[in-house]
Amino acid sequence: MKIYLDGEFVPSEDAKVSVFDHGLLYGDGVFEGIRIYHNRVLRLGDHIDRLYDSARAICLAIPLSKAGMTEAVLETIRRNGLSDGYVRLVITRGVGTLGLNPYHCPKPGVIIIADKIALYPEEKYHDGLVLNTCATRRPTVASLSPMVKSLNYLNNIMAKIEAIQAGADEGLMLNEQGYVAECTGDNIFILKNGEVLTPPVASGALRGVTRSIAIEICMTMQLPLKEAQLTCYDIYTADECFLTGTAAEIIPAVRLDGRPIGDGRPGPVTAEFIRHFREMVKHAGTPV
Ligand code: PXG
Repeated sequence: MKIYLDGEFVPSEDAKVSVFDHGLLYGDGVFEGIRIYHNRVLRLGDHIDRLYDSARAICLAIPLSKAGMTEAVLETIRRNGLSDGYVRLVITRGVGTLGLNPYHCPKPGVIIIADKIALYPEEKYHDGLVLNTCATRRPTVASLSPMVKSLNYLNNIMAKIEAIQAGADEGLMLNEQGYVAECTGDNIFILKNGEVLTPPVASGALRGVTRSIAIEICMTMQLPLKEAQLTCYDIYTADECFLTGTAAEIIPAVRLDGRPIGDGRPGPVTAEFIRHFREMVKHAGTPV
């Protein structure tokens, strides 16, 4: 495997970063996770845009133009001969002194890994995920904006630990006010009386690329979509529920906090979303 590391392609054994990189010392940096389907990169432009927005928000100047970064991603995929897989793009603050000051880190690190991806097992797409509401809340915009896809995922990791310890597949995260934000690495949608509902990003969600695709599928299916503040009650009483994310794609959720959602089985409308998504990825995306 060849890793893109600061402008060079190096074997994975040699792809190492310094112990003085602030990405390691402080989680100071940003990342993206991107999918390759059938020799095409899904929504590459959207992922690159979000990466640069995340970086701007934390005053991190990526040492490549968007066009240069796009080409670097495509070249990494080519060198690894992947027709289907996953790209992890990581920008670190770079090597600096011990101390928070990012202005002592002159050169950001750029890492691109292209690899196979381990999915949820196929049965989860048929049987659905079990969710548990986490005590760990999403940070408010007054601390760190949830829009920044930063290298500091401890908040989500704490929530994931809670979910696993509760015997669930995924954790539902609320914001400080108690409204539903998202899951630990996926956005959430529900269906109720023929309408599709999802929390606005202002509720503390990441503006997911797969979330945007699900919204487009609503239009294709001529289903009314509302971005609305949701509570656990809305999910307990929904007809159907599904999650969206680059890794998970579109996946049904069938229980929350021990309560079956709908009849506790993946719903027919969710199945249609999955069908549309799988059809779309056969043709869409930037050719490698
Ligand atoms: N919410 C959060 C907090 C995320 O990190 C999503 C939603 C879904 O967004 P996209 O754009 O992927 O539809 C994410 C992103 C991984 C991994 O290893 C993926 C994410 C987060 C952390 C790890 O694949 N997903």
